[in-house]
Amino acid sequence: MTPSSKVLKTIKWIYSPCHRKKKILCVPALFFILTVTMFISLKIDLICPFSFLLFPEMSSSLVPRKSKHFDNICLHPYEKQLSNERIEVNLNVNDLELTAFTGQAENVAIGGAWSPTECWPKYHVNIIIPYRQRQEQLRVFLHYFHRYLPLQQIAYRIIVVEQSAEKEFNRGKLFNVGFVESEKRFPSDCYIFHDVDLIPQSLNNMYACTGMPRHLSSAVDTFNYQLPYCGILGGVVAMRSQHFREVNGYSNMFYGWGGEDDNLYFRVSQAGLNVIRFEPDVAKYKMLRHIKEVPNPARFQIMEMDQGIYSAEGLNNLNYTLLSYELKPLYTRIFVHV
Ligand code: NGS
Repeated sequence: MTPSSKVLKTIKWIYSPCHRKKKILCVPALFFILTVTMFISLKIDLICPFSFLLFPEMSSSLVPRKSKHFDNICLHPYEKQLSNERIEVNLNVNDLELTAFTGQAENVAIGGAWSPTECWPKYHVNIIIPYRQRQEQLRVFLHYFHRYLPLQQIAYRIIVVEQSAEKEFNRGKLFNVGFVESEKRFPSDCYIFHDVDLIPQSLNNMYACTGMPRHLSSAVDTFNYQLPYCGILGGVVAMRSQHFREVNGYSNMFYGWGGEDDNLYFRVSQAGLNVIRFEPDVAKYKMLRHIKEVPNPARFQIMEMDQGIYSAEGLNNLNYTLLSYELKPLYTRIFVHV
């Protein structure tokens, strides 16, 4: 049988259910073929079927900061020319190593801010990290990020918001505090809300804001580099400050583990915004090891309650006591009672 007659035979076989006698099978068979073709060609995945609509081109979706600068703008190597380069992660950075590194982290200003000196950076971002008693992870994080971010030629500042010992950890509220305090002291059009235990593995994952809120850490190693569910918005999220205000920030009510990130997804959808994600190969993260926190048993009730009151609960009713504000060599520290 020649190759062309083979193809003809296959086409005949595909359309065979449409033969007069088997007409009843025609519609489902064609529907099946169409669905399979769509899944393959549009890369539709089963967990998040409509995500293909929200997979933007990285270079066209990033939003540069407002400026009158037109010349000598920094080139952003990973927007157009994708890289396969890796930075090795040193998983056991000790205090001595970090102190030595502080001397080498070129141009990192006190408070953990960095900006390219040779050109004007198109993107500026404040990175907020909620924190308590994860010293080993913070060392690894700082050691890695002050090498990773300068390669993207962006201007950034790392802000660690540490919660005092009294109450259960409140991740959402610490993000809100980080946002409010940063806006007072060093405002930015773009914020990245970042867990301390997540390390990006691809240099192509630009630390800048997109037109819509972006879930940066959508492919984490502990989830086999797959999205566990469509509405997940934990780990690392980039949002324009105007959008963060529009959604009224995070809820302040989630003390203990779980729920505040799912609630943020709800807030984003209610504001008519979409969550976008880059390709899994770009959005790869490594999670640093830690003991799993005990989930807050009341989180589902809080989620339900907050859905009725979210516009009056968040950034606009935030209260906290600022215990100290410090410019450390590699980060800005905000110590707070919430
Ligand atoms: C969900 C939690 C989220 C959490 C996500 C992933 O079940 O807060 O797991 O967690 N939602 C609720 O509990 C309602 S992870 O495995 O990354 O620690 O972010």
